[in-house]
Amino acid sequence: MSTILTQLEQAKQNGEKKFVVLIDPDKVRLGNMDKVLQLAVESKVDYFFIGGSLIVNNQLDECLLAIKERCPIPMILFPGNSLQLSWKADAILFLSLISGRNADLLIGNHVIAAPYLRLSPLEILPTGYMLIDGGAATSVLYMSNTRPIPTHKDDIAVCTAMAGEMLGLRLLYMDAGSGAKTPISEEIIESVSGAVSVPLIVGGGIKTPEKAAANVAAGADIIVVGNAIEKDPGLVKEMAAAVHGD
Ligand code: 1GP
Repeated sequence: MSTILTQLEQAKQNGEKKFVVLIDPDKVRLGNMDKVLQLAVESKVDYFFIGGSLIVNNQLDECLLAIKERCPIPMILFPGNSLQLSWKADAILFLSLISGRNADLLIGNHVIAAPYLRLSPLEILPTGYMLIDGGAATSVLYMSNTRPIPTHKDDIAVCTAMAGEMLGLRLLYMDAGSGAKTPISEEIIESVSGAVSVPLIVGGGIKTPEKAAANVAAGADIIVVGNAIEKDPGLVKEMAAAVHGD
């Protein structure tokens, strides 16, 4: 069976785009999950990212189990910190926050998590995580204690992405943060995607299928949407179709 990383690399080679729905275990009501999961399966959502900047309830394991029981879409942990780990997911974005200069988020938390992850069955996805200014004080900015890359500084984003790739990171994730006012511009996506060859994930503040389609046209390989689908689960179908080019 191919790994998720191989699937993403092959999809990029073949020009196939992937659509990810972000599920925040704090926000889902487990009782209401059936509808969202059914829509996700029907719409051919490729993966779920599971995580949030804070998880204040104790629902991570419960949330993963509930999804696994109901649908076959692979679940990838998108941890806000090293407490958000679980063996019940399929893989984990092993995120290094390369746009910031917070040593704990570049390597410190990874050292703490490494022995746990080595024992776990999770597939590890080494990911360079780049925060781009989205015009709002998002949770991730406050929690990470870092400054995002200014939105018009394409050159900084490009050099950061190139350095991440040279360090051996296998995926790059440009994020304007959940609930960003302004999603990442097509210009910066185009500049970064032209400079690296690893799959490029883009998310944060994407509210319309048109913006999702514009991002993939600009070179994003994987689109992540959370908030907009939490608010209107029916949007999942149009978003997935826009990303997949259906
Ligand atoms: C956040 O990229 C994700 O890390 C998704 O953001 O919730 O704004 O869609 P939204």
